[in-house]
Amino acid sequence: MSKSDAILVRPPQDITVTDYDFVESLGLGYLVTEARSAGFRVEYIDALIGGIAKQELAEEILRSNPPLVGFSVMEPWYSAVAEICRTLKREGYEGHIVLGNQYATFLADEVLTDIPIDCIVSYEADESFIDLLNCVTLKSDWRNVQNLAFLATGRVVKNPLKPLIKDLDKLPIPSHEWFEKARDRYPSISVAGSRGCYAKCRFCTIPGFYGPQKGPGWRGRSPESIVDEIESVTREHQTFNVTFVDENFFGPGTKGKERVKAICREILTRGLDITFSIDCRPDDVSYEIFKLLKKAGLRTVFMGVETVSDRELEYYGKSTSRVVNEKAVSILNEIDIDVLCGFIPFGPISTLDDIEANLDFAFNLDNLDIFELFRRLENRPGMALYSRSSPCGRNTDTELLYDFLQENFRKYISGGALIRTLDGVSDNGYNTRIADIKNEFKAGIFRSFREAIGIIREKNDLTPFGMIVRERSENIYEKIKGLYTEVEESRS
Ligand code: B12
Ligand code: SF4
Repeated sequence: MSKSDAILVRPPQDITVTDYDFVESLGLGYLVTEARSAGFRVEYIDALIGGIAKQELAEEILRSNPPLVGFSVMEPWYSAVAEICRTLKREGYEGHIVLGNQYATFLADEVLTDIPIDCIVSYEADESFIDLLNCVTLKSDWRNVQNLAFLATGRVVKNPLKPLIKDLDKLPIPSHEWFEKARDRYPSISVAGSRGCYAKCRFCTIPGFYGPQKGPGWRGRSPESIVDEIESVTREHQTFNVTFVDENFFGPGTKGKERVKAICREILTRGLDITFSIDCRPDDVSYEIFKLLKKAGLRTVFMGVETVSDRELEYYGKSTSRVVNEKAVSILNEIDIDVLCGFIPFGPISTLDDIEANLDFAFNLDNLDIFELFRRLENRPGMALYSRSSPCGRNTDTELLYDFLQENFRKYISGGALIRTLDGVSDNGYNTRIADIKNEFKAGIFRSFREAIGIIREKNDLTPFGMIVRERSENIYEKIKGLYTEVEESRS
């Protein structure tokens, strides 16, 4: 008999691992604690943090042979998960294989027909996962469990969805058993004070993930419950750093702001000596509230600026503006809170003017994750702007064209200079202080970027990304390719 009822796994990652990947998997942490509280014996393996390779992981699962094994699947983990599932089945594992998380949820049809698994628990999975575990361990029929997607006689079946969890205060404290191993590379403990978001940005997967289940877009825990958890986990793990993984730390309207103030007051009244980071929207930034947040320990804010082009902001459904973005950055600078801005510098309707305006804005920031400048709008399943479903692990033609452009931008315009600049400056580029590298960076990337923009503009005043994505025309593709080749040749 197996010593556990289930093994829950965060898989290893086939692509390069950075310090930021050492953030614990709070989703799995919740499922592990919830299942244990329901009386199940659950083993939790974070193969990425634990440095456990695919083969070793598969062997461990086969040795333990639990009735159920579950994998969390975000996009970069899929290839490893696929390989492990195939190995497990090939080696005769007869238990139940279940997947969850965003990638598995949004690409359920493709995933179920691509790899040998039993089911996917889609969307918010806490309650349905326990229902499934119950059925599997009791050997009863699991096919009626809500939120499940599975194959039946070659067809994908998607069961009705449970409503969203009403009261997040009732959830237990998630397991942090991998924190000790991760802390050398990511020394901050994760806390979720809310789930979802009240906004509906068309490039974001959060509205698509929490939207289909009945309930409000954004759900917050009470200040008391959050601060209780902070007190408990920071004491237990001897750390003073907390990362709020909340997609949006603020709830909607005045109530949302009052709740944030109440969290701050609770931290201050209890005299907790902590520092923390949050994610928020630019239009939630006000002097008064961020002054209080700083007093309570806020040090870093990740803020989705996206672009300073009002036209693009409207297209993205962000409901902010250039003025709002600039004001938010200026308030945070004044209060001396580190702000990391999220950008979508290249998108389907970006013009060269937009790209230049974003670069100018970015270079005036004190703190910049420079990789933000090399992002493009990704065609990610689950977002409203997702154009069409792509087969698992493969790009669609559109994406390939888009990637080709990005590759060229990286290679011809910025990549070389970026890598030279980063060499010896930072391990992975995250949180690199632009001040340290400003001169070299500007001289390298910025100049060549401007040169390239100049050449493109001189030849033809086009919007390359927009054209490619909207029109998908082979001619335009060739035209842009030619322009980039010229850029390359003019520099060699
Ligand atoms: C922390 C975090 C990370 C961490 C990793 C988290 C982890 N170890 O699981 C790191 C830093 C590695 C990360 C990376 C990236 N992330 Co991230 N990340 C987040 C963040 C802020 C919090 C995740 C979290 O803890 N949520 C709270 C928990 C409770 O929810 P959950 O994880 O969704 O888990 C629930 C369900 O999904 C499900 N579930 C999860 N796993 C499993 C497994 C099984 C078996 C089952 C049944 C169910 C299940 O049950 C849980 C409880 O309901 C989210 C935003 C958010 N708030 O969700 C973005 C988010 C998930 N990330 C996002 C993105 C885009 C990325 C990157 C691609 C960014 C980039 N461009 O590089 C990379 C991916 C690279 C990588 N290595 O994975 C997107 C969406 C990704 C997607 N569609 O897959 C999000 C939504 C942010 C956003 N708005 O764009 N991320
Ligand atoms: S990008 Fe941010 S503000 Fe917009 S929907 Fe996603 S989480 Fe909400």
